[in-house]
Amino acid sequence: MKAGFVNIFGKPNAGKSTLLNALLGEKLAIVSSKVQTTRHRIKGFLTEPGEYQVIFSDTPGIIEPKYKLHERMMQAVKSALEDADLALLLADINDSLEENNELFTALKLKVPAIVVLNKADKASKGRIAEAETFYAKQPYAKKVLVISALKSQQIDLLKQTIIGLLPENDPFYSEDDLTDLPTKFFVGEMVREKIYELLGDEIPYHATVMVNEFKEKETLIKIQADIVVQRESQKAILIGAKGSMIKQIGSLARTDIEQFLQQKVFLELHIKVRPKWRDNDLHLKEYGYF
Ligand code: GDP
Ligand code: K
Ligand code: MG
Repeated sequence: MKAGFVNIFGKPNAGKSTLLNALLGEKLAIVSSKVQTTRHRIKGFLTEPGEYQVIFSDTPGIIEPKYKLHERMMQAVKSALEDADLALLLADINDSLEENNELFTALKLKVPAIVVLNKADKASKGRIAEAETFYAKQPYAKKVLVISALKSQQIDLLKQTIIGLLPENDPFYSEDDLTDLPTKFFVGEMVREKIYELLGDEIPYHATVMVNEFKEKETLIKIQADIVVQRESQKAILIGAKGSMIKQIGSLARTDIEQFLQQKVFLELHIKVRPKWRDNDLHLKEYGYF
């Protein structure tokens, strides 16, 4: 059968996480309109027994590191560069062609790449034609496809193109698995997504989520998680007036978690202040940024 590793690269907000979810038909990666939402390399498996297994990796957007958390994020990108069979170079179709071209060239890929032009639902016909012509000329582009990850347009064609370019291999993971990361990780991510959704500019970048307890009881799953921030003032904002903010985060996250786990969930959130956790090796390790 066809099996291999396919890694998704692109600038922040190109739609990498949205694309991973569209390819898998499952919401695995969190999405937001803010840059640097994705901090880890997230793998998702698409398997058709006996036919193919595609191991997709979503990666953080490529940025210049400003603190240690950023360095960890770029290590995740680097490791994804090294083990791919195929790369998806994702570009927002309305973004600067030159800038994206510079980035894709700088990756110095040793594997074939499909240039995937995303957000076609928001582009004019003229722009689509211009971008297609531009990327078709680039030496790293084996193929150029135009899609909308958000509207799931041309996702099947992209899938077929990917499978066609994969090597013959035995499957790497069990047919039933969707990912290699623990359920706890995704639960924490769903809480983090709500922080990106509900809170203004700064707080999401100072926050992380750690799931401490995940217990399957008879009729529900009990989950306790800490939201970690850097300052008392941030804790106060997260709590909100009479606890309204933390309540809203909890209730939105619980809905998503229940959908993901297909089970009833009791979610308890606490807020902790850990000054400068983003630059502290021990904290980074504790919170899952290796
Ligand atoms: P990432 O940073 O590359 O992982 O990008 P995300 O997947 O988090 O998406 C960034 C933003 O772009 C979110 O607001 C998405 O809803 C939006 N987005 C992603 N794909 C599309 C698309 O095909 N069309 C439109 N209009 N928006 C999209
Ligand atoms: K984003
Ligand atoms: Mg992302």
